[in-house]
Amino acid sequence: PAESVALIASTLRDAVATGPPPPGAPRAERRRLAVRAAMAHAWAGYVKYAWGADELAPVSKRGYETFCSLGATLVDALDTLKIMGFDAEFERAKDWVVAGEAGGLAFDRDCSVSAFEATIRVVGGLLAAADLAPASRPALVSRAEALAGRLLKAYDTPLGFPRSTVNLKTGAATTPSWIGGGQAALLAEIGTVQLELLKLAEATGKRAYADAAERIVAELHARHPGAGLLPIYVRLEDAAASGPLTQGGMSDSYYEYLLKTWLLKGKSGRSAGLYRDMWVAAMDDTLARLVASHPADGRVYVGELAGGGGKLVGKMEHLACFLPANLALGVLEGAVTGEKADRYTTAAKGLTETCYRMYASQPTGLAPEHVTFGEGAAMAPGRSARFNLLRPETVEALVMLHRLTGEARYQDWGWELFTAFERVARVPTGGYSGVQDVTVGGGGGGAPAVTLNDRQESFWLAETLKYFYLLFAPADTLPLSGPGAWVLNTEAHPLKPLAAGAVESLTNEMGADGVAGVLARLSSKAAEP
Ligand code: DMJ
Repeated sequence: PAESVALIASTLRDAVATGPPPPGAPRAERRRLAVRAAMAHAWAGYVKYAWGADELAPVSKRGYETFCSLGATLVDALDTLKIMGFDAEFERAKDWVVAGEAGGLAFDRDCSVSAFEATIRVVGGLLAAADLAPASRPALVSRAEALAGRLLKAYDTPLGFPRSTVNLKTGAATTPSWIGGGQAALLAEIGTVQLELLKLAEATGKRAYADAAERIVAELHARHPGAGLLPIYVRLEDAAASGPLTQGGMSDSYYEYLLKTWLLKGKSGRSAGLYRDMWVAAMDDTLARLVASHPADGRVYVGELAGGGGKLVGKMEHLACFLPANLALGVLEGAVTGEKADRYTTAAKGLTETCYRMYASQPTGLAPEHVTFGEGAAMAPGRSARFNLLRPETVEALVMLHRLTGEARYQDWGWELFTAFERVARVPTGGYSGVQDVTVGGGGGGAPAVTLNDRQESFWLAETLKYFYLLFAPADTLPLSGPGAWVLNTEAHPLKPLAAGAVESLTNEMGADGVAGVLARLSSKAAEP
C-alpha cells in the first residue's frame, strides 16, 4: 500500500539523516549509530512486507501470524523506536494501535493465544510506550486494558494460576495436555505477569489487576515456604510442583520477575521484601545446585537437575543467559551486599563469558539454541539445537555486566556479536532472519552458504536490537539501576517504577471470592473502547 511505501521511505530517510558519525567520534558512538541503522532496516522490512502482522518472513517477504494477529512486532518495536529517536515511526505505529477494532490493533478475534506471550509482548509493550509517551498515555493504557481484560479469563482456576492459552473472543481457556495432563501450569507462565498487571492496576486505578498477579506469588510462597528453586510444573489445584529445576525455558522469567517486582515496587511497600527474599533464596539455590565449572575447559555454566534430583545435567540453553544479567541487576540494586554480592558478581562474570563463547566458538559467530557440557568434552552445540532465533539474552547480559563493571570488553564482545548478525542474518531487501544451523557457513569465500529460517522474531526489535543500542549508548539513555532507573519487563519493555503507595492505596481489593470476584469486578468496570 502507498502508506507502507511512505513509511519505509521515511524510516530509511530517518536512519540516513543521522548520517555517519563525526570524524573522531568515540567508538561506542559509531557502534550505537550502526545499531540504529540496523533497527531501521529491521523495521523497514516489517513495514514494507508485514505491516500489522505479528512477524515478518523476510526472505519470502510476507507477514505471518504467531499471536492471533496482535501486531506483535509493531507493538514490540514501539518503545525501541522511541528510545532510538525514530519519532515519526513511533507516531505512525501508535496511531495504528489506537485505531483499535476499527482497522488497527484488534482483539475481538476467535483465536487462542498464549496468555504469557500476549502479556509480555503486547500488554508490556503498550504500557512501556505509555510511560515513554505521556501524550498518548490514555489511549495506549486503554488498549492494554482491553487486551488484559480478555487474558484475565485464563485466571479463573482454583488458586488463580492462569491457564496457558485463552480464546480472545470467547474467553475459553485451555492448557495443553503435556503440561501436567492439562491440570498444571508452567512456572514461567504464571510468574511472568506481575510487572504488567501491577502497572495496569496503577494506570487504571483498579486494584484487582494487582491482586490477580500478586496472589500467584503469595500462593507459591505459602505452599512452598523457604523454597529456592521450584520445578517447572505447578498443579493448578494445589500448587504441587514437579519436573526439572532449570534457569532455562519454562521457569527462567519467574526468577527474573521476583527481583524486578521488588524493583517495580520501589523496594518498599506491601510485600516488596517478600519478592526480594524469594529471589535471593532462588539465586542462592541456583549457585549451590545448578552452577558449575566444567572440568574440561573451566567454563562456568548453569545446568539442569532432572525431577527428583540426581546429577547435574550439562545442558545450558541460550535462554539461561538472562541469569547473569539478573544477578548483576540484583548486585547493582543492592538486593544483596558484601560477600554474597561478590559471589553473585563472580558467577555473573563467568556465565556471561560462557554466553559470549557460545557465539565466538561457531563459524557463523552465532550461538546455537543450547550447548552441552559432556564428560571430558568441551562445550558443544546441542544436537537438534543448532539454530539461532535472534534471541537477546546474551546481549542483555553484556549490557548489565558493562553497567556493573564498566569494563570495555563487554562492549567489544557485543560488537563481535552484532557484526556476526549483520554478516549472517541480514536480508538485503529488509529485515533479519534466524539461522537454521550456526555450525555451517558464515566464513565467506568458498564456505557453504548459511541457511536462513525466514523468520524475524518480534523480540529481535523489542530486545536484541534495544540491548545492542543500550550497550553502546550512554547509560543515562535509559538508566537501569539507581535513581531514575526503569524496570525492563522480560521482553525488554521499560516500565517506570510504581509511585510510592500507588497500588496499596487503591480500593477494589480481591475479596474472599478470589479470582472469580476479580473477573466480575473487572467486567463490570472495564469498558472495552
Ligand atoms: C522473549 O519473548 C522473552 O525474553 C522471554 O522471556 C523469553 N523468550 C524470548 C526471547 O528469547
